[in-house]
Amino acid sequence: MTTMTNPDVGRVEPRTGMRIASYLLAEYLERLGVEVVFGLCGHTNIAFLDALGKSKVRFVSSRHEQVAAHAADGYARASGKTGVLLTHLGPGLTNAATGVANAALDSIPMVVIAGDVPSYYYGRHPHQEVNLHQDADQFQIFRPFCKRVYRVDRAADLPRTIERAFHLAQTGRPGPVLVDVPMDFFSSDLPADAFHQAPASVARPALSPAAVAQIVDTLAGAERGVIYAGGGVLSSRATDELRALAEALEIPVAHTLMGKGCLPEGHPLLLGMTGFWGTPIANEKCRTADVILAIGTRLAEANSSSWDPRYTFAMPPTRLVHIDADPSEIGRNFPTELGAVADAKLALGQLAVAARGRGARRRDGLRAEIASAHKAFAANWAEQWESDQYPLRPERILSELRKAVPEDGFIVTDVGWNKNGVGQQFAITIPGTFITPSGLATMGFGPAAVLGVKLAQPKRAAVALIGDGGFSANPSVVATAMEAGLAVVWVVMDNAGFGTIAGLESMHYGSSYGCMFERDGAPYRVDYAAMARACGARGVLIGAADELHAALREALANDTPTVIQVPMENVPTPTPGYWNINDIYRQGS
Ligand SMILES: Cc1ncc(C[n+]2csc(CCOP(=O)(O)OP(=O)(O)O)c2C)c(N)n1
Repeated sequence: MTTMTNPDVGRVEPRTGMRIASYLLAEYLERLGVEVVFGLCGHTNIAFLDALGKSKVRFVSSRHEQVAAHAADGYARASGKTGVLLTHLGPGLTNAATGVANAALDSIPMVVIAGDVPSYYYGRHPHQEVNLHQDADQFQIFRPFCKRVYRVDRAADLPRTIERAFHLAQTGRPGPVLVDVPMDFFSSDLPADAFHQAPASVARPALSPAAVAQIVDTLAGAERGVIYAGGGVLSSRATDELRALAEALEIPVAHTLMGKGCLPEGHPLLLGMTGFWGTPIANEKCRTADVILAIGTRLAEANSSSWDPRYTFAMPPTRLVHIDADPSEIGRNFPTELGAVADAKLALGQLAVAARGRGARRRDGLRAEIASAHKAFAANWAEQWESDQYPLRPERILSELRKAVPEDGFIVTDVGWNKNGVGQQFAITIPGTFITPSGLATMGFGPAAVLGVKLAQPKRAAVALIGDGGFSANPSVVATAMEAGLAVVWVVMDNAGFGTIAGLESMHYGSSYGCMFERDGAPYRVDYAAMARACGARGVLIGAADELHAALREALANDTPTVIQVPMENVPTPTPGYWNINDIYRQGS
């Protein structure tokens, strides 16, 4: 094994064979294939920054750790690799918490390296230490949303802790792992070969032959079977296998928000998204199914219409077969006839092979029924897709985006109309091109995650479709994109408020108090396009509906990041499903 890639740094001390840990760590990341570390500096991590600066690993510096965490998350989703985040201690780590938790709830692999106080000051309560209950206690803050939190207590433990972190982040159900490093350990001497152990490659679990036979029998014998695909199908790159299984048995496919893209839009067996913001045909076919094979999903609340049997899933009488990477997801919300712990790609591949040539019950008219249901639902907004009104209808923004962005371009959403509308109405044909925060549904994800997406796939378009609330949560992304040379496009759907919540409040309480952007009782609008120009980026304020198409085309053709601000009417996304919160609100005097 070579111990050095750069002759100028971290020289092996000839007498002792020792080198400084931070340089060894940077070289280890190189060997693991880490291309980029996202983060923000502080006095606790500059020793490692110096090493990164002298390595082949790129460091992308952000202005806020939440931005860096979302960017690492977006990078992981678009590259299929583990995202890597570097933070300072105390406020640096706490700022990152939201982004790391967002990754955790969407099962995104991430390694977080945080600087901490010098180890020899434990007990003395040094600068910026979190210590109200225990010395150097900041790592505990990440416990509820990390697969594991490590505080390194001896410099010699750093190599194997980092190796464990990469191993754990990727194996089983992926997620973030924290390695909390007292700053003196970055500068300590370690044997030149200390980082010798690479994470093991792990064979992923497949279905047993008996489970394959049972599941295929059940599906082939079903009268009204449905395959229900979650984000796990996309993250395991299993869409070809899913399609093969669905076509072999002529079974329709519904999906979760994160499962969107599991079959290309227009596939005759594709029912669409389920749940509150889903499509009527997907909810109906799931609710009336005799058998559902759910795979790579945790059957979460929004997608399941709060598990109310009147809307999306009625299990029983529907029989549920559930395949997931995480055994704890099986059987939580619905009685399950058969649960299986397996990788989605392997499992769907096995099922597709076993199903081929098996034939299924005749499903005359199924494809025609699906096509006409899609047509009927889309008729509800067909007019809005063409609408010339100003401020624009949100549907018109979607239609211009679909025309302008190449099929393999990425649409990264935030929360609000953008996420719900894209999930329900926007055609995705290439798997993985729709990136969205589902589990934590973090406002502020989209503007930042798109940075990591573009970095992972520089040749492909990367557009963040976000509300003005989401954009103004993290506007420093523009400066970061400029510094990092990332030609991303942010389309800001500007309704001068937290529109989705304003709509909810006015529906139940007749007012949107606290949800709209106002000054002296009048709508308060920010010139986001001018903000972008102040950063040296391009900023375009749309003045009429027919300006949007050209603005998008120009932005996508340009090397400079662009903010396109689109004044938009605040209207709700259609809700064919159900969300129990609407039964909770009570108005008093
Ligand atoms: C960090 C965070 N805070 C609050 C919320 C609750 N929330 C969900 S949607 C939403 C409004 C988002 O506003 P905007 O980005 O302008 O999009 P719009 O709803 O107007 O389409 C809020 C505040 C959240 N999801 N995340």
